[in-house]
Amino acid sequence: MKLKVLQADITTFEVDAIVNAANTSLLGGGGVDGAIHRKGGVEILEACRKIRATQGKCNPGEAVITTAGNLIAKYVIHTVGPVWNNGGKDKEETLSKCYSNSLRLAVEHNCKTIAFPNISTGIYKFPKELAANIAIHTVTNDPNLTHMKELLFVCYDELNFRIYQKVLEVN
Ligand code: AR6
Repeated sequence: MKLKVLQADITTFEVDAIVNAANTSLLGGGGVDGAIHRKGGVEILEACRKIRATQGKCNPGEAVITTAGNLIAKYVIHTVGPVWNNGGKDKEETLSKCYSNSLRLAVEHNCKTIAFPNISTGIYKFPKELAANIAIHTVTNDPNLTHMKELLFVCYDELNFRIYQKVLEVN
C-alpha cells in the first residue's frame, strides 16, 4: 500500500516533499504553516517572497514549491486550502485541487515520497470527514500517484487520525 496514515508532526519527516497548508500571502501564519516556517527557517520565507514578487499571491487550490530550509525534507510544497465558511461544491473542488496540484509539483521535481497535512481542517474549518474523503479520493484517482513510492497523510490531531484510518479501510 502506497498510502499511509500517521499521527505525528509533519516537520519531522524525512521525505522528498512535505506539503504546507499556507495562505494566499505565502508569508507564513499559524498552525502547520507556522510550524514549518519556524523549524525550516528564513530560507523558506525568502523563497516564498521571491515567488510573491514574480507571480503574486497564491490562489486557493494552487501550489508552489520551495526549498525546505533547515527541515530534513528536500522541498516544501505550499498550497492554499479553501476557507470553509458555509461550504459548497466549489470549496470541495478547491480542496481537491490542493492535493492534485501538490502531487503534480512533487512529480515534476522527481519526488518519490510526499507527506500531506490535513489541509483546511484547522483554522479554515473544513469538516474533517469530508476533507479526508476528498483527500483520499483525489490522490487515489490521480495518475501522478503511479510515480510516487509513498504518500503519507500526517495527522496531527487524534480525530483526523481516526477518520483517515476509517476512510482508508473502506477504500
Ligand atoms: N504537523 C502536522 N499537522 C499539523 C501540524 C504539524 N506540525 N500543526 C497543525 N497541524 P491549519 P488550515 C494540523 O490550521 O486549516 C495558517 O495560519 C492541524 O491539526 O494549520 O489549512 C495558514 O497561514 C489541522 O488538522 O491549516 C492559513 O492562514 C491541519 O494541520 C491557515 O492557517 C491544518 O490546520 C490555513 O488553515
